[in-house]
Amino acid sequence: MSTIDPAGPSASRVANLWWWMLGGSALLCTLVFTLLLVALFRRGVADRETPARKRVWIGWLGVVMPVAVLMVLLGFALWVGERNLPTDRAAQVVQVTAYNYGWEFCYENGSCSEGVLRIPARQSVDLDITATDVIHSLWIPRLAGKMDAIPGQINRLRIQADRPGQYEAVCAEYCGVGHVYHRFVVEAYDTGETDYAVEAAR
Ligand SMILES: [Cu+2]
Repeated sequence: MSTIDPAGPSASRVANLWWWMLGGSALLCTLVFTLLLVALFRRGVADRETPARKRVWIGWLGVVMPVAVLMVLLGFALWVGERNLPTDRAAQVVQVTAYNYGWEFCYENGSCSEGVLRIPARQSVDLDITATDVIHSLWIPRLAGKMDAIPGQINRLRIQADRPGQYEAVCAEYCGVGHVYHRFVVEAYDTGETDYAVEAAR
């Protein structure tokens, strides 16, 4: 159930964002601790700086750099979020209903399943998610980010599995004493079509 072991395009974009944020924060931490060590062990350096030069240091490292880094991260996160929105028609739409403590999935052909969501591999699937009692949250870590399941409202989440297989899913919003057991499994079945881009990437 690792978000950094993605198995679909949506989860891959989220995982990429996570790696960039990890890299950026590691870089900033290194910089901050280096400056801290300089300040602690070479106090004379700071004393020799003129007030004007100190203002330049504070301006660039204290204001400009954090604002620039946050703007880049914000822009990247918005771009990732935008690309994860289901703007076109998916190959299939599944109606998902969450309740204490189960999940029901109803497909376009009229059939329904409980506890197991069956989807074709390598095809986009939109989940129209709602709930009957309290607020839940649908989370399939290897396929996509979380989406709230709210009574009286339908929230759409686009998922896609790059390969056939089983993907664990959990409720990510505390919904009662049985919350810990509020899980399901996604079964991505092989449709017989081969996605050569995916095969080549293996
Ligand atoms: Cu729940």
